[in-house]
Amino acid sequence: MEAEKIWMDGKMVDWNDAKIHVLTHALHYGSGVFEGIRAYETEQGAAVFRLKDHVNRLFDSAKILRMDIPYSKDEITKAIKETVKINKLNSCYIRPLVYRGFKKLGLNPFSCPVRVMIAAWEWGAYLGEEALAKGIKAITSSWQRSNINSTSAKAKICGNYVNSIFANMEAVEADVEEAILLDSDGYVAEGPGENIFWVSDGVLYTPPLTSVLEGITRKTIIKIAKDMNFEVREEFIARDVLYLADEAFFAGSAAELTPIREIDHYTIGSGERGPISKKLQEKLFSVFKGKEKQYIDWLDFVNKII
Ligand code: PPE
Repeated sequence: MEAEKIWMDGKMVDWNDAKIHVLTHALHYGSGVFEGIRAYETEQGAAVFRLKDHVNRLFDSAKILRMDIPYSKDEITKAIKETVKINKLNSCYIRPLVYRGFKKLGLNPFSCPVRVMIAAWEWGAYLGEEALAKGIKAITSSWQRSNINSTSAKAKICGNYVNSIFANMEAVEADVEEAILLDSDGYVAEGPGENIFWVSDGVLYTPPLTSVLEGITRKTIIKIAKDMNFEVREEFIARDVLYLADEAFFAGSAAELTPIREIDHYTIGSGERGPISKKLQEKLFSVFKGKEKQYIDWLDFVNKII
């Protein structure tokens, strides 16, 4: 994973020169917010998927952490596209980060400058190429998702991800690909970096937006599933509902749509990518690649605008 340039506080700098001070506030306390975005190769070159939604969420996250981003939404949008373009990337992952820089340590963040960086690089399938076709194994984490009054699930805050790292390490050390976190009431919440869906009797389900991130992939899947005439419901469930589901999958910008074939040693459905997961996955990839006219407005073509 390496590209040529990183956008840092308004300038393009060489990948190896994108450095910060070790007393950067965010490094010590997690006081930053970020986005994870993908660009896909289309017939008209690279296109960033739902860029507007990602930029809006970045600004919302910053608002929740009381950081004023020293650039407009238009400037950040343009900088994201420039970063993809300058690195000559066709399909890539894009990581904008807004963070408290170095001025002084101590929890009070207000005197530390708000800094911004945008990096982009080639990033293949998040949980492995095979995972998309065959599905992965997951475990329920013994760590629970942070309580809604412990942090903001709506904001993509750097510090929130320590909770995710605990869950992911537990999964990796249990020799499965990913974890599922329950919320503080014991209901199924989401993956460390993905929303979760399941299918029972032909109906698509996902947990409501309380302790989970309002994923842009989640929103996309709900929309395309409804347009394909599937019924979609948001429900709080206990983990055993997943064990008996016909299908389950993770959804996220990095994870895209990754089927789950086993949870806590229970085989989900037939133990492979289910038929509805496959249909939605195919549609989703077709949308990403600009092959669905109906959803073309979700794509921002890198070459067109700048
Ligand atoms: N929940 C969490 C906790 C989460 O981090 C993500 C994205 C999602 C749901 C799905 O959201 P969306 O990408 O808008 O559909 N996780 C990002 C970071 C993953 C990482 O390993 O880093 C991502 O997918 O880019």
